[in-house]
Amino acid sequence: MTRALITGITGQDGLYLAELLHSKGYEVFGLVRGQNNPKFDMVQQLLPEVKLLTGDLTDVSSLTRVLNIAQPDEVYNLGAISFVAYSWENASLTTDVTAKGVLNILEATRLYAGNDISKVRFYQASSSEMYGKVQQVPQTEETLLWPRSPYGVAKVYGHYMTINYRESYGMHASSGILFNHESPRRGPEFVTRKVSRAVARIALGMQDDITLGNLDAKRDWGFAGDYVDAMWRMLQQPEGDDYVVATGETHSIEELLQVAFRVAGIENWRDYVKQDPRFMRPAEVDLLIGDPTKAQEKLGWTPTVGFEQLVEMMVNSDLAEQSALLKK
Ligand code: NDP
Ligand code: GDR
Repeated sequence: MTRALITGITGQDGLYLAELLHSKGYEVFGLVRGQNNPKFDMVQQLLPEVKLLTGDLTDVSSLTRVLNIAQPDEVYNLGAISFVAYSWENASLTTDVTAKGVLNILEATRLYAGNDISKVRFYQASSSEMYGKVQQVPQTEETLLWPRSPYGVAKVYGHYMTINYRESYGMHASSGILFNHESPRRGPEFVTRKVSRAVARIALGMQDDITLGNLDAKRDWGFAGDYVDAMWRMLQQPEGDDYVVATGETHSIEELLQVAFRVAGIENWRDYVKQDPRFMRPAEVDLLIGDPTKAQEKLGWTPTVGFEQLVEMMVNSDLAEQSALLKK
């Protein structure tokens, strides 16, 4: 039985990845941080077969302990402070977790492997935020990185450190440069879920409007369930490498609003949308569009869910969730 350790198992991607690996017959271990983390029970209920271990990416000794217990063949490092807006206000903490945390888990993994570095394969959750002020459209594995937030800078550090462990120690280490991916499990702080939830509540008469920041930014949005499959495929290759995972399509926040309101039967969406500088960022990433050719050719990966289908899935899920709340 192949054994996998997932950091960030309580997050959106961690849950989908744990489900995928379990369906493939893996024994799955997950790292959960903090004392009495309320998400511990949530994961346990959803995935009772997953073994949860406590530890923190900022604490190398906890990572060493967890690796020794889990004895993984594959390590997926998904843990991070992942909300870009938050990273300006908590830049040092973001650096400790999202940047230095990668070094901690890489080093703990190297020491766990001992004299046989081929014993373990490593995945790092890199991000399209590393492209920031984009230097090329669409973005590929070769595009110059120009991060625009403390989060983006931290991810660049983790990305190059992963490459460095591959080149220095021969570790099978891969970095997935994943563009935005969403789902009904997306945290409500991110724009797609903020919109899908608010649209559902507006349609049900539970809320009057939604307040957002920049409506012009463009993102290449895919479905999280598709993207965790790409992570797994990377670790099944003979060598570690870097891959862009994206749909190759980009849409603005305005388009997101238009489609989301339409799913809920509302055409005059502008009447329900307000803007507030509070949600604007000190530096914006204006246009992200990925070129997933390498992932398609080498991993045989293609996205299965398009933009409109994704928004529909999220709005319908929130309509069901909010209707259930109304009935309580
Ligand atoms: P989430 O924010 O949903 O999940 C982040 C996870 O990291 C949570 O499980 C969180 O735990 C955990 N975590 C936070 N701090 C620590 C810490 N100090 N030690 C251990 N674990 C910690 O992110 P996603 O699932 O959306 O993303 C997964 C990864 O992929 C992240 O690294 C993200 O930066 C990256 N990424 C995401 C993209 C996306 O569009 N979703 C695109 C590109 C990259 P807790 O629940 O306790 O807070
Ligand atoms: P992003 O996702 O920063 O791309 O990072 P987010 O959904 O937070 O923002 C996307 C775009 O929407 C604009 N926006 C708003 N965003 C939020 N959250 N709230 C608002 O009210 C709002 N109004 C407009 C933002 O300015 C931005 O342009 C996500 C995270 O998952 C990262 O961890 C990951 O690395 C990247 O995607 C790829």
